[in-house]
Amino acid sequence: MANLERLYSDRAGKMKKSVIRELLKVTQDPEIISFAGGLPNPNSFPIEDLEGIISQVMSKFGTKALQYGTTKGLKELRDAIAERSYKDGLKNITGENIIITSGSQQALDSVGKLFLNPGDTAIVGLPTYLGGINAFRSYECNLEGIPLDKDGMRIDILEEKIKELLGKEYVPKFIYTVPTFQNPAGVIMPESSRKKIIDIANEYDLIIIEDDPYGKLNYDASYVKPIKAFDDEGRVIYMSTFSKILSPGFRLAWTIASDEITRKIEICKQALDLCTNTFTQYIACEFMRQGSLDLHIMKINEMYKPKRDLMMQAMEQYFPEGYTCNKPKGGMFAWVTLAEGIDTEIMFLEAIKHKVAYVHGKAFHVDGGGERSMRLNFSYSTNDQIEEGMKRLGTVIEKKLRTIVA
Ligand code: PMP
Ligand code: G9A
Repeated sequence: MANLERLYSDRAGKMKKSVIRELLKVTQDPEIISFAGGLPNPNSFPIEDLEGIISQVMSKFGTKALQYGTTKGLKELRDAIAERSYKDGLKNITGENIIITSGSQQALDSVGKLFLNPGDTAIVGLPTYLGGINAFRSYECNLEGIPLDKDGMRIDILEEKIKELLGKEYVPKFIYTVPTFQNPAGVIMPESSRKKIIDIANEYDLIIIEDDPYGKLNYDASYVKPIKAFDDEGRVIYMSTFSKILSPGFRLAWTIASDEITRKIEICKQALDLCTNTFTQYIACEFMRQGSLDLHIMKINEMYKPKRDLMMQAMEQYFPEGYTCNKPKGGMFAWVTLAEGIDTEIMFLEAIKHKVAYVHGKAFHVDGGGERSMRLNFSYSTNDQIEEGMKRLGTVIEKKLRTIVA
């Protein structure tokens, strides 16, 4: 028998399973109402439109769409994304600054590979996206968390933390942030903080990884430009994805960065998968070219906003007093903190018995915190499931509270 423990790299020992990915298996049970994964609603997928586009792609571009493509991605798609990004406030970029990746998840792994030596520090939010934590952790880095408030990452604490780290051997390399409708906390960082975070990165010579899958899922927030829009020094690596606005199954995302960083990510990607799915790149490109993407985003927002409202109403109705939750103005998640004494990881076993699932708060923390919190997704379930699932969850919390008081 191979002695695998001896053979595995040190890096392999640092890798952790994703709680969200593991939960996806549990929640395959059709009886379970899942508020766990950040999944789009299945009824949102524009199946008929895509059927037409797929057959056009086959007849117009079949031989190219089935072939390997360049590592950076389809030029027409990159140019179309650059044009959209210009409208969003990213003025100094062209398609050459864009690289199409197999999901933003791949880009997160690539930036970990590019910037982190073992022992270097990546700064993240408390809480932050679990997939980011896991990608960076596999490069054997130190992860430092900065608490969030209703305006996202606490910029005052960020600067203090960087100063503290500079005195230690843990060299800070980048700040990872999801500034718009954050996963999991749902909050949005105001423009003033976006400018401050750039000032801090400039002063301490750091990179900012701006991860923005949810910016377009905006129900009632005023538009705030990406952090990248204030970046004059080429330090911000901006990422967005088609996963939440078209299809996660396409595995299509894009990264916007300086020429130099784009070239480096391209080299990472050559080792990872050579190129992103050519077929879905052609489909997404046609979908955008026909003007369908903006219409589709409008439809999604019309579908998700009432789901958000329903979840908030049901929370008020069914959850016992003592919880806090800020109504998210966009995105897919409500972040709930329960009364003192509740551990949502332990309570999860009870929730599954009641056929309802969520992601416990600790999964999103690099400091062991978040034990009283949980993330609830409102995009995936039907309205009836939201109502029923919140009722079940209310019962679970109530039972738990009784055991604490007793
Ligand atoms: N970043 C964040 C903040 C996310 O929420 C997700 C998916 N839930 C991703 C990155 C990865 O998205 P994808 O790989 O599907 O583009
Ligand atoms: O299914 C995944 O892993 C992507 C979704 C991420 C999330 O739930 O935050």
